[in-house]
Amino acid sequence: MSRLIVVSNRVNPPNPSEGGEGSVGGLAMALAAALREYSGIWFGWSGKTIPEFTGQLNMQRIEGVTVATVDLEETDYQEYYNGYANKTLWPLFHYRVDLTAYDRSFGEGYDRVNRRFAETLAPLIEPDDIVWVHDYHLIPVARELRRMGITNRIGFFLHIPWPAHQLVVTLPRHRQLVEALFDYDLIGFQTEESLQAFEGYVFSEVQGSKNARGELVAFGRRTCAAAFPIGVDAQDFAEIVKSDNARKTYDRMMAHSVFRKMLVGVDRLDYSKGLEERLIGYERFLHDHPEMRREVMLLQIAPISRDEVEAYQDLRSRLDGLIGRINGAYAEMDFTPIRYVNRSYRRDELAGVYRAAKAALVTPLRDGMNLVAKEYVAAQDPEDPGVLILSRFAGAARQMKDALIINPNSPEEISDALERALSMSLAERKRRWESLFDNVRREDVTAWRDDFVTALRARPGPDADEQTDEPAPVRTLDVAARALKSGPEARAMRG
Ligand code: ADQ
Repeated sequence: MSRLIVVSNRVNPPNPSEGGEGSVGGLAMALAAALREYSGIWFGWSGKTIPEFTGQLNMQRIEGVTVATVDLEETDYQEYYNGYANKTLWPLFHYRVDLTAYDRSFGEGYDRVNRRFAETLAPLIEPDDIVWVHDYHLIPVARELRRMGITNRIGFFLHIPWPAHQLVVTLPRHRQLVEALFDYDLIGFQTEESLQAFEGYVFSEVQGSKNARGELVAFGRRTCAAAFPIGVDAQDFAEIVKSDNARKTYDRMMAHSVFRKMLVGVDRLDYSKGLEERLIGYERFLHDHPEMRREVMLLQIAPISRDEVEAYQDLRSRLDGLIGRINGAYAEMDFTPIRYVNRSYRRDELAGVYRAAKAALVTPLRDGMNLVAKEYVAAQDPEDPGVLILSRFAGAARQMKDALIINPNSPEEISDALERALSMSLAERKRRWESLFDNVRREDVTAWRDDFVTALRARPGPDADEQTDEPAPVRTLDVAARALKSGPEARAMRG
């Protein structure tokens, strides 16, 4: 079987010296598992900067996965990572035009680094390999590889939302960015909504079309685009929650919240996650429900993220102020309404925290998917499950219809949902949880990964005539359709 090459900005397979599988995210675990299965390579930035780019590859074998990393120079880091990725694409794709920097040097740095990545990666690619590129940092990688004559199948998955047409066109280089996507054989989005927004751009901005095979045709090329909603390793999470470490954390949480129902929020400290709105909603709840004040407490875990970017520093200080205000107004001698923690935890510890929480507040203003919502569900006790309060603007809301779905911009809706969650009967909690868990387990990270890889493999290779928009031979159509239908629909049919 052909090898899989995964390309992502950062590379982080499970590392036993850092606590092994308890310490990394589910996505990293799933990709590492795929790479072990298909004996592939994981390529990306080492996370280190050096005075001048050398293109020197550092190859390592970690837990059965071959990892290839490259160092970047400081200017690359500033322009590509802090710049175009985190100050331009991230805010814009999360509908924050007000925070978007349109600086030409960032775009140049972005192209330069993508070229450097491609040049370093190209010698590692063998004729049969398939290449899977991840996320908004690396959109032009395929273009650069194609320029070097690489004809392998290359797929791309966007972990964040694809925004509405009118937002994309505020980017001075929007056309170039979208054209670069057409160098992929397959483009994966988290949701149908993102897929439709992308198609909307292609149809109305560059007069693209869809051919008889369902491929998108534009810029004299064609590609396939589909939604592949990412999941978590639900089964593994449900096991981890029974581990010693998870149990210890659970016991600690229960001991510290005696007589109170714990609510939990777990998010990177990011303006897209709706942290301020959540806290204002919680404040409204405390104000409107004096009878429930002594019954609850909120644990907000928010590890600091992208702290070199001003918008993140500003958010952090606004949150400090807001939490101070709420705690000042509602604390008692023996009670602090919000416990706020800025650090990371191991996966098993998080599982224990989730299980101890009677409700989770997952209230992003925009989110590609949101894995915390799924992890929370996977970690619940089936006999006494907690309630998920979920923003309608998280990609996860499309699948998790039995959560309490709210608009995070409305403090009243958050307050009402909290009241409802805290007074919900055991029967209703169980009914909702069973349906949510069923979905989280079926549409898990392995299904996501296999669906994507299968669909990518089914794309016609470079020798398959190509660059004609005539309907494909029936056999090719069948294979591609089956691969694309291996998603939710087909799994539902398989039961
Ligand atoms: P993120 O924006 O990082 O991911 P999310 O999907 O919630 O958001 O994933 C966060 C991950 O980090 C979760 O696995 C969570 O457990 C972990 N995490 C959060 N806080 C932690 C803490 N304090 N300690 C340890 N781990 C912590 C991007 C997109 C999302 C998309 C994912 C995957 O923005 O929309 O769901 O990629 O595609």
